[in-house]
Amino acid sequence: MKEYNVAVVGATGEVGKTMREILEERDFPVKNIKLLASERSAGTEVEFKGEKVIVEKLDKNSFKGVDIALFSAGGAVSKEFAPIAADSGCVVIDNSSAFRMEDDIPLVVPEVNPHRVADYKNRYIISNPNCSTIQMVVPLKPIHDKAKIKRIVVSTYQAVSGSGYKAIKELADQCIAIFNQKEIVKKVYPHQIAFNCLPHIDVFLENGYTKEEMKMVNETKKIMEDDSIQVTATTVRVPVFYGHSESVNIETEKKLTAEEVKDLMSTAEGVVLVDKPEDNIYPLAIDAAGKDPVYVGRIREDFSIPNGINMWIVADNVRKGAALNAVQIAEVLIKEYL
Ligand code: L14
Repeated sequence: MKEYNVAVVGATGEVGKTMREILEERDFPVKNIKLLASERSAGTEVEFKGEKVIVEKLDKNSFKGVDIALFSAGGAVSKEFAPIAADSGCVVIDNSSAFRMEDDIPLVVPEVNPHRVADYKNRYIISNPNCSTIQMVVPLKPIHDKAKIKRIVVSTYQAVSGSGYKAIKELADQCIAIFNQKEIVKKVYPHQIAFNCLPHIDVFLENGYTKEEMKMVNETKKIMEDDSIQVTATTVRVPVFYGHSESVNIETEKKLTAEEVKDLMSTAEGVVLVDKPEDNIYPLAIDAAGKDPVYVGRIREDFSIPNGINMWIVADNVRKGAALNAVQIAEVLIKEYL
């Protein structure tokens, strides 16, 4: 079997660390792994497949001989270094929002639009979508194929791990401070996140929405390859460590009963149906954490409109929302094209 030289950019971050683990778990055919990070983390020793690897400082010569580079070091690093990596013939799978909406850059969720990986040839960059969008489109795609989704109304309940390790620590530290009747410290979020909900993820835009909300609107249309789907979103940060939850309301052209949607979900790729409310069984962030599937439950008809469905969608934001989806894209790439 062919093996590939793989680089992970942002290798010591929450997503980068998970990318390393998922490459190991899925036995991705890695010939040589190169772990890249900022000066601050360079020199750190980590284990990969039982061997010690030293994290190197990212620079413009880092990509010589690399076949695939998984980037997760933020938009600024991607903007600067993804084109450099691509120029040296390496295919970049970029987890940032830097290139997602560019027309000639594919935006891929392997369960939904794997054929788009072919467009890596345009610029040697493939974008990994936003975490909240990925977990929403995986279960919605089979519904769209069957009944055509006209409109989506989504509210998210997003874990702090989306903002990285410093936010995980901020939530933990605030909880400890509160239990000890001490002052809380706020650095990552503008307000207390412990025991609170913040209707604010990423920056506010002119139209009153946040950038995270508009990512859900625009990326959904691009991944589903249908600009006619109307999407509106409210994205909320909640005091959860791992796992985003979403309340999703859809309106379809053709009528689907709740039973029909449950049937679709029970065979949908990458989806696990968890829906026995009579036994208090429904998807939970704490159960999704550390797991690969997108969990769906609370499926019921929206009686306020003729063709409406409500559902609750939960997935590990760092895995399916980021690292796992990126590695799955790499798997399609090597299977079909490299
Ligand atoms: O990938 O939760 O566009 O703060 C940026 C915001 C990922 C989540 C992206 C967060 C997101 C992140």
